[in-house]
Amino acid sequence: MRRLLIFSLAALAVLAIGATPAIAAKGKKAKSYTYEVTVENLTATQPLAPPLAVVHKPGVKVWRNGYIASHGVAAIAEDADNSILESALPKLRGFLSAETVATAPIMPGETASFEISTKGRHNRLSLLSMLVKTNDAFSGVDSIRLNRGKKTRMFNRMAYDGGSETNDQLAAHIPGLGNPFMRAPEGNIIRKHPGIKDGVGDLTVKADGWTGAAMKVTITRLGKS
Ligand SMILES: [Ca+2]
Repeated sequence: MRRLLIFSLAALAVLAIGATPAIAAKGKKAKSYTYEVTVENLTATQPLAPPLAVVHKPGVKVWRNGYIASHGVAAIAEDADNSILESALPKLRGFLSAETVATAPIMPGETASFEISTKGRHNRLSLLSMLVKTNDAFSGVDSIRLNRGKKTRMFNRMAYDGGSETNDQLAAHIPGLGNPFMRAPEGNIIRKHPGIKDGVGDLTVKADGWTGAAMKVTITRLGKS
């Protein structure tokens, strides 16, 4: 697979983190909090791939609406391939963890729950999951601040177009229809996904479409140490 357009948000992240002030006061142990996160599939048609959950500092980004997807983000959006970011992000300053948090796709109407932990200023959650019967649609959250209060919070999230693969809707380019790592490239930014269209390729609104939010993310604090 060849990607034509690679933009390293991670590289920017390193620059950004270099500009942030020093961390905690000397001698203070960074507090760690544990959270339960539940991802619900709000679509009627699209399995959500096992999500990648990343815990990081506020000065770095995994992905961002309106920006170009990094190579690793495009791999998730196009092929549900979490392995690049899972391997690379923990090697960068500002990132605490990057883990695939489900063992199977989350089917329409289903949920998957998992735990994450923060540490000191590593208190942001970013998450991505592909809508697998699309060219490069994904949903997720970008740098949610994990609340240190006990109130449960919920976020409804739309589907985004990864901007790296043309929405030709051809089964030959869609991993959820048996064809991973096949694509027609597109040079665009991450943006709101236009949705599935009838009369294009092999997908239909009835079998593969969605309206409104694609994912609900619920976050509850469990404890601290
Ligand atoms: Ca696209």
